Amino acid sequence: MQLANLCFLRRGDEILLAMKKRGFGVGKWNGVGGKLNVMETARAATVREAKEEIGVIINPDDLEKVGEINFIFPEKGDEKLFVHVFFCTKWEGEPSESEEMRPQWFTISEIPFDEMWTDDKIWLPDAIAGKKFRAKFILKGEGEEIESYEVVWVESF
Ligand code: 8OG
Repeated sequence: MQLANLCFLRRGDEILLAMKKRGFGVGKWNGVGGKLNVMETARAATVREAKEEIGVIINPDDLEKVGEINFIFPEKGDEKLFVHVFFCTKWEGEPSESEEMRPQWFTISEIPFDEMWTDDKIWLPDAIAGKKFRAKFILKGEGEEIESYEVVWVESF
């Protein structure tokens, strides 16, 4: 199983999404994040990725864990990806474009779900509303379509 992290910066009624310019998820708006390095915690990986991808400095204590997602890809040899999801309302620096991502603020009511991973519309609105969750998505092919899913809401992590 691969481990990954995903983080959305938030300010007021806006959320920061970034256009993935290359690699897995290219052409989609998403939070910042990526795979965890060996022995790296999810928080440390999020701090590293936020710096690399949009040039902002985050204190790991300012990351709020809001979700955990298990993705299963039966058609890719039953590959599994476990993603830790964080929100963050405090950081240093202005989000800026890198070779990997182009950040942009969106108001919550204008999140471009049609240009994001298909599962995001299932959990992101409730997560923004303050609910914490654990989810499992069984995906078709490379992950473009959902075969089936479950979401449970949790009190805390
Ligand atoms: O290192 P790399 O950029 O390939 O890591 C993949 C990133 O994409 C990582 O932040 C986790 C994230 N990601 C998935 N699947 C999904 C998904 O279905 N929705 C969202 N929002 N992010 C995803 O790997």
